Amino acid sequence: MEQKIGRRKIILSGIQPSGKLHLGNLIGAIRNWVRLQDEYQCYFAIVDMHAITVPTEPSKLKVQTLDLAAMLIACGIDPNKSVLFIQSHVPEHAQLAWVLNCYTSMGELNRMTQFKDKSAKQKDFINVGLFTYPVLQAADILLYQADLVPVGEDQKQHLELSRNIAERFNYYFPDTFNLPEPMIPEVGARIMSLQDPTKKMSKSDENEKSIIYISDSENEIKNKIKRAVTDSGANVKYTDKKPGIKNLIAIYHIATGLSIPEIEQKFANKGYGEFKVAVAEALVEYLTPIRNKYLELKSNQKELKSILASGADAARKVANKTLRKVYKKIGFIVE
Ligand code: ATP
Ligand code: LTN
Repeated sequence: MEQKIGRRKIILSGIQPSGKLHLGNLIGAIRNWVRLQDEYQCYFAIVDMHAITVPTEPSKLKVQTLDLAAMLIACGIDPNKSVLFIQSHVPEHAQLAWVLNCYTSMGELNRMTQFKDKSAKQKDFINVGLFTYPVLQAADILLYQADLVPVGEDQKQHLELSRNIAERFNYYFPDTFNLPEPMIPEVGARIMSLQDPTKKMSKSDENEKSIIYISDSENEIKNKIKRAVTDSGANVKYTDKKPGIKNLIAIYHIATGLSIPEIEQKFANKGYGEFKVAVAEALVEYLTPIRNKYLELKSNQKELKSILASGADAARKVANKTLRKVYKKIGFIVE
């Protein structure tokens, strides 16, 4: 590939504006993105076009998209270091996706487990967008010639497909796309539901008490931690036999930076009640600066939209270059 030598590696990732961010998202995904910003040239897309593959109320989508942008910046995504943008602001995503549709087989898409799971939930109307969702994802990645794509384990299959599509296209038209690699975080950073600590904390959980949203107020955090399900017994011990306490120890570890043995020692002679108060306080301290920054950004929509417009401009420069290259290669008339 051209200009690969000496250039900073490129990262692209996407997140759907499909609900409020929670502690699990922060720990499992966003925190990693923040860490990658100094070493790599990062592109982070808020993928609103992917979000409409499931029924989405327009007014909700609007709010969630801008909220997510504010939240990502509040969590540490720095628009001066990384390119943060809204997918639909960069029309090249839809344009490349169309071309890639013509280089992807029905059979390949039929094998996607996410499609199987999600279409099973939408029995009476399975939209085609849901089926071609992974092709749009491939376009997201290939437009920026990404080297690495930080995603959760569940996205591995989509990443393999993106790579296969790129390889196929490069076979017909050499040197078009860089082949991306997934970057999957080590396990162990999973935050569990506060009400059922055997399940992961998830925004699709109906029980709000099981989720700590990053935007939760001090009182909400304190109440949720206080009511968190714990096991019988009284020792603050990090063990699989006590999933509730294990999860709270993990949360305390993240909020304070103390190691697990240090935490166990600190609370050796204390009961669950006292431990929970400490967890809640530490979490409030950890999340409050993020929440304040988020509220500040949210109250200044003009500033937020201007950050996103600059992000889209920067993204378009790169995306357009790739799209033009593709168009030329396939025989479209490019002026
Ligand atoms: P859903 O309820 O629809 O599954 P979710 O809350 O699990 O949603 P996603 O939008 O699927 O969130 O995930 C966004 C990112 O956050 C992914 O990279 C995912 O791996 C990460 N993530 C989600 N939940 C957790 C969790 N409980 N612990 C750690 N990481 C998580
Ligand atoms: N499908 C991903 C979101 C996503 C994405 C991307 C991730 C859309 N486009 C490009 C990485 C790269 C998900 O549901 N987590």
